[in-house]
Amino acid sequence: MLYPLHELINIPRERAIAIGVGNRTYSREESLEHLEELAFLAETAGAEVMCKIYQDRAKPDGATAVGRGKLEEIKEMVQEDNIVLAIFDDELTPAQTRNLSRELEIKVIDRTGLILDIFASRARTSEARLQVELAQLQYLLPRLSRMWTHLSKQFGGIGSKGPGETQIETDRRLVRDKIAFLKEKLANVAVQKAEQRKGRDTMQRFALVGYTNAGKSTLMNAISGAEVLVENKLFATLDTTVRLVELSNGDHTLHKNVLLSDTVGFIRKLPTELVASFRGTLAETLEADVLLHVVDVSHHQFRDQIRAVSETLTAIGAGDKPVIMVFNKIDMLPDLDLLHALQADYPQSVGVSAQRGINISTLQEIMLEMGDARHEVVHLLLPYSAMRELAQIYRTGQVMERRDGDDGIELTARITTEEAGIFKDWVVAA
Ligand SMILES: Nc1nc2c(ncn2[C@@H]2O[C@H](COP(=O)(O)OP(=O)(O)OP(=O)(O)O)[C@@H](O)[C@H]2O)c(=O)[nH]1
Ligand SMILES: [Mg+2]
Repeated sequence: MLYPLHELINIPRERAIAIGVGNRTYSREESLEHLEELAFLAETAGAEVMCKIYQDRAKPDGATAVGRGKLEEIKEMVQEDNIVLAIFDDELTPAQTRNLSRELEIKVIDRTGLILDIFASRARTSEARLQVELAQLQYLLPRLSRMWTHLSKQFGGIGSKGPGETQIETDRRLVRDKIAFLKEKLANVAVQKAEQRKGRDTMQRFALVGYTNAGKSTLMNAISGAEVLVENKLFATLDTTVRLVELSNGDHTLHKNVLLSDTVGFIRKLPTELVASFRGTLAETLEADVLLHVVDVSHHQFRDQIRAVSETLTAIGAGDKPVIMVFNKIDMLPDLDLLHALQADYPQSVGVSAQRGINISTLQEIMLEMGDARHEVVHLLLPYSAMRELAQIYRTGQVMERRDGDDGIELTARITTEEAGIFKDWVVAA
């Protein structure tokens, strides 16, 4: 159900039209950029975008998103270019989708539907598949109707890889049950993964986050020497990879092992409930000590992308974490003026080229500093009655030395500044 047909059999790419409708939230220029991005997404999904159409409107038409005249124009293009798929940049209501698909006599999907389709074709692990299926069902639930049945028999491909139509028609209840079932299954996976993570609690964790295609996986490879899939495609990564990385400073006098995770990228206009389906994948991000927010500074809308990422981080509950801004792809900049301006705006930042390996050591130094700012090495004398606290230190800190004496346990440990505050009564001189 989740396999992209065009990857299994060699079907010709679906000919598509990308359509943007203006609204008051974005300027015309921004909307055109979003339409470009939509076309890129469609190409990623395996479509061939024949044309892009944009209509400036105060608000989308309630019945068909675009106006009557525009619809006629689109209809002509569809016939002329043998287009089989219309993709709208903004979310369509179920009624709009139905009306449009009836009028144009082709499949009609929106940005969210398209992204879900890409997710479906790229999910590799069983957890990612479960998450995508959950997201698809949640997206489909309010849209349950016979809207696509007249088409699904004629067309396969993009937008038709959702859960089977017959099942949906027969009973909404079935879908709700399936959603509950998937949630439970995912919760079990989450418990298992949390168990696995327990053993690594002593190590500091960094998580790469950023807009899709910013270069997170490339940076992961540059820092860790791992071989993570890098592609000039949106959503190349859908799972989370965690690597042990040895950080060192410039003169190699300081070394530290930390964990670095690479995960799914963010994109604007992605409903947060869909992001929430990826909670399992994002667990590493949610539990990281420090985030590396990777930005493609060669992209002319990178400020918009920064905003979209920050908003998503807040939405998933990771808005308060310390962040290092990593301005990537500086090899593409004509000069460094922009970078200097950015560094003034973001004190905790660095410009790098993950691909060419520029400034990776500077980034490592910042990671070292940033990590240490939140941890400190303390000497403690714990009374034998404080066994619970001792267990906590073993669980969350790093015990470097231990001596069990007559009046208690002497420890040298690396713990968080917060914990150092809690245990301050037991701190002794080294
Ligand atoms: N010029 C240039 N290209 C880069 C650099 N870093 C990454 N890229 C390219 O940017 C594209 C995306 O890189 P990825 O590392 O896959 O990006 P990502 O953020 O992991 O993307 P998703 O997993 O799809 O969200 C690839 O074509 C990379 O080769 C860089 O420093 N300079
Ligand atoms: Mg990636």
